[in-house]
Amino acid sequence: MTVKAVSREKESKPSKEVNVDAQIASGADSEVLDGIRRHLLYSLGRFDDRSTAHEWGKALELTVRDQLMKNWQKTRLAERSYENKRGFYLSLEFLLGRSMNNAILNMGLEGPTAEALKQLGLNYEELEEEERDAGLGNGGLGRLAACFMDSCANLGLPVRGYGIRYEYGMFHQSIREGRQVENPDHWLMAGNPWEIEQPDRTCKVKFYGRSEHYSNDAGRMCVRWVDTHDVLAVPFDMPIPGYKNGVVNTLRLWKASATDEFNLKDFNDGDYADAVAQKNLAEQITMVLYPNDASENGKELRLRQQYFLASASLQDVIQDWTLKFGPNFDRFAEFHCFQLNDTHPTLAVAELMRLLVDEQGLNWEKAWSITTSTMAYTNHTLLPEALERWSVRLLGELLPRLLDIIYEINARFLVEVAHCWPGDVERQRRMSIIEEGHEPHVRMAYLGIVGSFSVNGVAALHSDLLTRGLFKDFYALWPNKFNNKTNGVTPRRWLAHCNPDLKSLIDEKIGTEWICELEQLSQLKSYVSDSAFQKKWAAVKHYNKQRLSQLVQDKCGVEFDPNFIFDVQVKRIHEYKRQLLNVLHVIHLYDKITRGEADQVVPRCVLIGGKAAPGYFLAKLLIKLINNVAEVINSDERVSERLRLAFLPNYNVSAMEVICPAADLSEQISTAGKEASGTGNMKFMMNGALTIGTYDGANIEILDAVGEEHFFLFGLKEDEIVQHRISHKPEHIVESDPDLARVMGLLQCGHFSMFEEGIFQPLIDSVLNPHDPWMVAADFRSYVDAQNRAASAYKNKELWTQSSILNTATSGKFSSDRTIREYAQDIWKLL
Ligand code: 26Q
Repeated sequence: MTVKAVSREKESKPSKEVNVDAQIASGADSEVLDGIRRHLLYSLGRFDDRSTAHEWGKALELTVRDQLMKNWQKTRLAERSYENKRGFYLSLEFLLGRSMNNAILNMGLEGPTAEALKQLGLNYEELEEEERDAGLGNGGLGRLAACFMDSCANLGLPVRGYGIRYEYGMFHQSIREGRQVENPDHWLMAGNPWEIEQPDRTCKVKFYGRSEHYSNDAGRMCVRWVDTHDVLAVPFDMPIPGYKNGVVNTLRLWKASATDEFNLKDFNDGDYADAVAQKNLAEQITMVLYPNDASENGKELRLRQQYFLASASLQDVIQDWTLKFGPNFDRFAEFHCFQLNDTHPTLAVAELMRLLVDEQGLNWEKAWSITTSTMAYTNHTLLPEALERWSVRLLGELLPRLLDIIYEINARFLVEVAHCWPGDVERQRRMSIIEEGHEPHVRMAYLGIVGSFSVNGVAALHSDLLTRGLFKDFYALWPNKFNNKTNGVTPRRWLAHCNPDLKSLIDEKIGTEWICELEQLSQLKSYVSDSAFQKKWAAVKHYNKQRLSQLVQDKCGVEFDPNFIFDVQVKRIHEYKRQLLNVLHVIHLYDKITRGEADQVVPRCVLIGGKAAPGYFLAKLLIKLINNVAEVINSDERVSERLRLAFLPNYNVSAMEVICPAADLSEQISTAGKEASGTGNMKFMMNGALTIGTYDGANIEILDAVGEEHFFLFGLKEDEIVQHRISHKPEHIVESDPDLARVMGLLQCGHFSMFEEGIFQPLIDSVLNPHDPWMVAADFRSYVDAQNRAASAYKNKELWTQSSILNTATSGKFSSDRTIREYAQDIWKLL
């Protein structure tokens, strides 16, 4: 056996009882053991006893998957009966992370798995590490989709996810000489036991060609889309198990494949190379995830991905319907609801119209009524530059029939606007789905709003700002369409799984129901002052900090001392998220220590992680700055006994599972009004971190829940920012704040860029720019003050632990179960 047991005895781990679900476990021990042995031989063809950790891991995955199959079958067969309405979550991203752990937890197989591995002399954590993350998303929006799938299964809701099976997920980030280097993530290379191909459900998606008018057998004028280049969409299903409830829902991911027809034609014409080139072109569609989390406008391949998902998914749903009810769509809307995860799949509005009108022969009015009573759109951004627009020229070329339909939708919509505001031409221009100009564009958000019966934002402030700002005109027209659904995260992955020791401690006090009813965590409030409980709580945190220190040591070569406060900011690198403000504070602490005020600095480890879009210059430069500052701080002994800084490379879902249980302080410091919600903030809170944050996104709701004494609030509020912008004078702010002046001075004089003169000038300029949209200088003082409050609070361990417990105790609202119940009740009408 080549698997070595990892020794963890050195670590001061609090005692922990393995919680075996007796009912499920009976007989399962030997089933797991037998399964592993069977798969090693029959599925993996290992004939000797020299299997690697990877092979043992695969065998375990297949064994766990076997355990899901019966429930998956049962859930699937139940869906076919059309006894209940069903929901469909359409998303270009599902950031799943690893599946095995989640399946083991949700199936109650921890006990049997531990027992089987013990008998085999294997170390679970080592096998777990062998599974690649499914990185099919950029960040918040993609991870939200994954949490939502988990909650739907947990609540037993008949909801299916539809997405894209990218061959390459989010790129792998490494750091070379302080800079981000991107490498492709070929996550499927070693096979994916969590997917099952369903070739019989393959469908065809059309591209290019033209619209052709013809009269049908009944003499009615119709349109068809002809001379198209077709691409096959092949579904791969992934199981989404509910928590110990016998439900396994489906996430269906589409892979693009070339049709045999045109290959064959070119081949017969003698042009083999062209045939293969065509094949590649088709298969390119699902090759790679676009790694920008703000829209990269105008890329044709991205448009092809979007339409590919929308069309294949709707065809799939319609196929099921017509198999049962033939061409009668009278009751279709009663049984279906499509949730659009941002504008990315919003072509679904036009595509459903096309399928119903052109292919199923419905008239426009009937089809429109079905579309607008089944589509619902979620917005995830307030940044105007991130709103998707597609040029009419590109759409007309790639999807000519869809463009016709969008024009028709718009024409009818503008009649409605004109009816409401007679003569208000300016308003018609503003609200038009088509943005006129030198190069006309389709405004995807407007298509989403016009085609949906529900439009929601993802936190109270965000939804409010949408109706008062970006979508004001639409709100005036249809106030009832707009609603808020504050985000949430799944407590299975983000507490029960990632923080097993805290789970045990919570279980001990309040039982296990909180896992599915997170509001029950409020019972922990009665233990806030219980000093024995506080000690155990602090011990768990300390152990988790040791674990994170190990990761930081391994990945960054930086030593983190678990006795320091762990101050963490992990998220995509973006100007609006203001990692720069964080670095300015770190430099300020460095400056304080080196100027002899070390005893005023509470020892602190600062961890920053996240990926920058490959074309985002300033974001990438910021990574370089963080690494350079880290280098200076960590190698200066005077400083490093009080301050450490590390940039964790390749931040992803699995990394967060180690990070969030270990954080003391959660950095949520976006410019007010810019972060739609945030969801990392919720994971940290659930795991007992205190937040230092602005009045933005879901921070506000976190603050409301936990109370301001347990939250370090700072910075200008959204309306104040609007006011301040007008007369923002960063130079004045720097001059009149000696701390900031010294920080800027250190940057300017090249202290962190010794042999790289001037490289950080663009970042310096961004702070000093009177038009700095992110208002970094304006919030510096207030941020430093909040950091000082946090640092002195941390000195009182007992009070800090109480606040930590209170954060967890009041995090119940931020379960995605709550969010999904609201979607299911208010929008999908499933409950
Ligand atoms: C669009 C077009 C072309 C290429 C890429 C994109 C693209 C891809 C991903 C645009 C945006 C995204 C992702 C956005 C995102 O993650 N938004 C976050 O959503 C979270 C869940 O609601 C919120 O909590 C965050 O506040 C929000 O930033």
